[in-house]
Amino acid sequence: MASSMLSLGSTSLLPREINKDKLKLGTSNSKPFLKAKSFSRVTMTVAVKPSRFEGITMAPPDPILGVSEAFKADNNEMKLNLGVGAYRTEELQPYVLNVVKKAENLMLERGDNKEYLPIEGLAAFNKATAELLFGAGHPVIKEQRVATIQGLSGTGSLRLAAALIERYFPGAKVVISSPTWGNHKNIFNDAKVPWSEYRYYDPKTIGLDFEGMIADIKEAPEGSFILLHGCAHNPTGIDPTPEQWVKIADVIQEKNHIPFFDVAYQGFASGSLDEDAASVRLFAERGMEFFVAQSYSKNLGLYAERIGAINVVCSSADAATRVKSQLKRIARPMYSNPPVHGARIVANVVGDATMFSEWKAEMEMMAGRIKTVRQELYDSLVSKDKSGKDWSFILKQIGMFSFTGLNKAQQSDNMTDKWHVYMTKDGRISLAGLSLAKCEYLADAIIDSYHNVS
Ligand code: PLA
Repeated sequence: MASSMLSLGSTSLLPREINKDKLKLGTSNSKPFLKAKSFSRVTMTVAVKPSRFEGITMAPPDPILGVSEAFKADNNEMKLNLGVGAYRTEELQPYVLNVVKKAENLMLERGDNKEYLPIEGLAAFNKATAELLFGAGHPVIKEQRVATIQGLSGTGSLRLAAALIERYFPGAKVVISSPTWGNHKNIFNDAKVPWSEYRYYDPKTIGLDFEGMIADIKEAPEGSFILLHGCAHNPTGIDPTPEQWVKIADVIQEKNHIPFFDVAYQGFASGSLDEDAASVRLFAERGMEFFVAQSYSKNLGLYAERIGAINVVCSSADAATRVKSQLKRIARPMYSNPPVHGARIVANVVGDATMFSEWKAEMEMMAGRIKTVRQELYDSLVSKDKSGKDWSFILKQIGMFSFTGLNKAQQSDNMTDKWHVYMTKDGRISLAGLSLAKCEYLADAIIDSYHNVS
């Protein structure tokens, strides 16, 4: 028994710490060990068995979703979760849209079945999602030039497109804004698609570095994919103006690049679905070929349903058919076919005039609450901060987030450690997780972290 322990214990696979302990135990002549022979045989074998996973190191917590985990573990009653972009009510509770409940009731009444969807997803959803994006009756839809397949929300849809790029545009680079949503780089890394960055945010003006952006897009190798946030840029909350979008389209066309839109907040930026799709439609009107990933996590509050789509606008119906067939081919071995529940909700809501207008009203309400909170936070900062600092950038930013400029790790640590305000390390706060009642408290936390921590 002891000798078998020794031989096991001497394998190089065992970590040193465990190794030492087990050797001690295994060679011990102490009575309890010897007495419990059969028992110890079992436990010892389990305890010293070298793991095949020794080479796997601990992964760091996710910079965004890890913040929610840390928040849950905090017992302080003043705690605020401004990390993940998830809409909360004024009472800071999660919100299920009334129109979603209505659509779900309808589905129950109808007794919809749970059969597999086709690989490309629910046909009624794919139709609704493309129409929402481009506008029903848009030439790209009428001419059947869009390859649309249902994806696992925004993330899964981006991942499908990344796989298509890797397969059919070997070596092509995706050029992404600096900064961008934290997961973009992971998605392209995992799909083995090389990426680089274009300038976007100017910390001096806390605004858009438009010249830098244009210069970097120009500089990118011809035929690169240019990743653009359709509206409500995450994390900065700074979008190009309509005139700037025209110039962006010009330079992309000039350089023969392929635009790749990530539309995760349609309707959430302005409160209007059409207004928030203006950037995408501008590119469609120019007859360009491009990608659009869509998400219904935020605008319909379907976070956990994982419902979204990837659209590839092509110059011919024939190309769209071929692209769609390849997207399906990528999806099949990855997850086979997508979930039906969220797809049915979107299709029902968009396909029914009454529910569609109820959705728009609820979206306006959500976008409106975020705007009110944004104003209240600004007012609190201005009235409390006597330093003369200009906080007006907060009002200029749009969407769910505010980029506070608290970008030093010690500052966000102070927000969390001292004030129990959970946020991402880049200085982003989600205003969707803030209530009017907590604005003053948050202003105190920001002013303290801004002026007293460097
Ligand atoms: N694209 C952008 C720009 C996003 O901000 C997000 C979500 C997604 C895609 C993907 O969302 P989905 O897969 O749920 O559709 N960003 C969140 C959540 C709201 C997250 O990080 O996953 C955020 O807090 O940044």
